[in-house]
Amino acid sequence: MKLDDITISEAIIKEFSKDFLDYLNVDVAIVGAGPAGIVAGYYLAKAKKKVAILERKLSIGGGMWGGGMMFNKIVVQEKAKFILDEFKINSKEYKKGYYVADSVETISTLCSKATRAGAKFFNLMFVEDIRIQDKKINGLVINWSAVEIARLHVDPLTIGAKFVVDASGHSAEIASIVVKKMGRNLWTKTGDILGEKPMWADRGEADIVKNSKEIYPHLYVSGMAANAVFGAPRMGPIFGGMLLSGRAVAEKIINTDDTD
Ligand code: 48F
Repeated sequence: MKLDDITISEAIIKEFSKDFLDYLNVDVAIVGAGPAGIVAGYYLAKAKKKVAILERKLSIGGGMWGGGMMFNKIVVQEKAKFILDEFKINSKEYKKGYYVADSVETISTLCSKATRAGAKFFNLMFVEDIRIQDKKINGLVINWSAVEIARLHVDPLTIGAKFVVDASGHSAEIASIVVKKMGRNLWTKTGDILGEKPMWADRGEADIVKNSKEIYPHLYVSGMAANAVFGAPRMGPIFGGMLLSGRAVAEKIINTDDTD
């Protein structure tokens, strides 16, 4: 059989467009495909929610690939080890309570399992704005990352979502847009983003799970963004908190959505 270049192009354009149209309205739109966003997407998809994960970069995985300072290993504490096991990610107990895993194996496995559970990744797209109607967030304004990088003046498109998760990492980009456009009305002490605090792994890891929650009607925050919003410490290359945070936020959305 001779291969036809045009058939290859047609297959890509038609199949991508079909997916894109299919995901114009979702149950949950997750901003950021770092470890927290991917894990949230996995559990939501497993619970049969329609999930789109939007990622600005070409690669999925956020800050996990490089482990700590490009030593591509990650540490996961006892409390979160069950998530590594659930995903069947290999790990080794380095010292009592400290498990070490390969960052590349971890990210690729999280990504594969989330995809197979039904979460849909859209990479090379960034979220530039939110949609708010009836006093709650119900969608996102998106554009190609290439448009952002080239600073082209190109209008974006909009997708609808019953719930949005800000899993954008240290910059907490969606929470920042809410403050900028809707004033200091986040569900924090001041209504503003309280700002990430310096390194303290033990505290940061404990705080991140309780900070993973709704911060504005139908907007949830997960991962490092949660600690940035609630003024909690960073924690460096220990990733148990990111995994637990993604799971916690998924559970909260599943429970809320099922009672709607
Ligand atoms: O930064 P990131 O990995 O966030 P995370 O899941 O995990 C944090 C850890 O990697 C590490 C840490 C562990 O102790 O502190 O930093 O909380 O992934 C966030 C992803 O969101 C994307 C960004 O490119 C990254 O891959 N992102 C950020 N803003 C946007 C976005 C946006 N506006 N639109 C689309 N993607």
